Formats: sequence, structure tokens, C-alpha cells
Amino acid sequence: MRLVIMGPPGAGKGTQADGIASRLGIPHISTGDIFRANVAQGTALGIEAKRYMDAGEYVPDGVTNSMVRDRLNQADCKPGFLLDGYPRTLEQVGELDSMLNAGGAALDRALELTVDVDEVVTRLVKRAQEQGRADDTEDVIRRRLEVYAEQTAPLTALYAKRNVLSQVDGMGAVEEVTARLLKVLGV
Ligand code: B4P
Repeated sequence: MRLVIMGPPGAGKGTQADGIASRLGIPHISTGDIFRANVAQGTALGIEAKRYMDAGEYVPDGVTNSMVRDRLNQADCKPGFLLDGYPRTLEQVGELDSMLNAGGAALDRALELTVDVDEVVTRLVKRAQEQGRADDTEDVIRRRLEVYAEQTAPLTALYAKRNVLSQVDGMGAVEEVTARLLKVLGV
């Protein structure tokens, strides 16, 4: 299965993607996790990405697209993958299409987690207290939500037009949301 999971910051993408991908036996590819690993290792990619992430902005498409292209070309992605946090812009959608088309494949499903804004802010403020992520301060959270609304929310209409979008309620306990996602996927 070739899947993407979308939703605003704090919707539970990373949380849910872990469980779903291991259940399906496919790799969970989180662009946010890859950027954070690079930041932690102090690579050139990490140094560049950190500037944008700390401000709540998206990392430029050129950087993100080539990183995803390299990852999807690895052998473990042959049977499928779950992309978490990619695509986030119209240009990234086009790039993903061309990466898939090159291998004669297409996206099976785009899962969109829907949540209330108040709930998202509560979750991220809690994570800030627990993990101290640099992009979980209140100002940056607000900016991330704005960037999501401007650049990423419109992408769901595009996937709906292609008949691959499934909207799933992301409110409630983690296990309840997982059960809803698995039901939509028929597993
Ligand atoms: P991400 O790592 O994708 O961060 P995120 O949007 O905050 O989602 P995350 O997966 O962390 O949160 P989750 O909802 O699971 O991106 C970070 C940054 O990287 C971006 O701002 C951008 O700068 C850059 N970036 C990444 N991809 C990019 C791209 N394609 N293009 C350009 N830039 C890119 O969980 C949030 C919290 O909620 C957690 O603490 C979790 O424990 C909690 N939670 C989850 N589900 C819950 C539930 N049901 N109930 C209660 N709490 C819950």
C-alpha cells in the first residue's frame, strides 16, 4: 500500500503512522523526523532545515523533494510506504506524482486526520513541556497552523477529486483514532 497521512500540526500523524505502518509491514517515512535527525547530527541539511523549522515555516521544496526521492528509492519502499508530513505543498504533490509515475505506481490512499484547533494547541503545548521541541512554543505553533491552512489544507481537495481521500476523526484516545484508520484501510 502506498499511503500518505495528512493533518494540521498536532493532529496525531506521527503517533498514528507508527502503529499503522508496523501493522501493514511498510516503512513509516516522516519528513519531520528525518529533518530532526539531521538537526541532531548537525549535518548540512539539518543546519539548513533548522532555520525554517524553528520559525514554523516549511523547509524549501527543493530540499524536501530530493530527500524524499532518495528515501523512496530505497529497497524497503518497494512493497509500499506510509508518508507522514509529505506532501505539504502543491509542488510536493507534483513531485510525488512523478516519483510514483516513474515506477508505474500511484497513491492508494490519502488519510486526513481532522481535529479542533483548541485540541491541537493543547497537545502541542503539552509536548513542549514534555519534550521541549523548539517549534512547540505558542508563537511558532500559531505560525505552523497558519502555514498549514495556507499551503497544505487545500491539497486535500485535490486528493478528494482523485477519489483517494479519506477523512478520519482525529479526536479522542489514540487507540480510538487508530481503530478508525484501520477500518478505513480495511485491515
Ligand atoms: P512534523 O514532524 O510533521 O510535525 P507536526 O506537524 O507537528 O506533526 P507531528 O507528527 O509531530 O505531531 P503529531 O500530530 O503526531 O513537522 C515539523 C516541521 O518539519 C514542519 O513544521 C516543517 O518545518 C518541517 N517539515 C516537515 N515535513 C515537511 C515538508 N514536507 N515540507 C516542508 N517542511 C516540512 O502529535 C502531536 C502531539 O500530540 C504529540 O505529543 C502526541 O503525543 C499527541 N497526540 C497525538 N495523538 C493524540 C491523541 N489522540 N490524544 C492526545 N494527544 C495526542
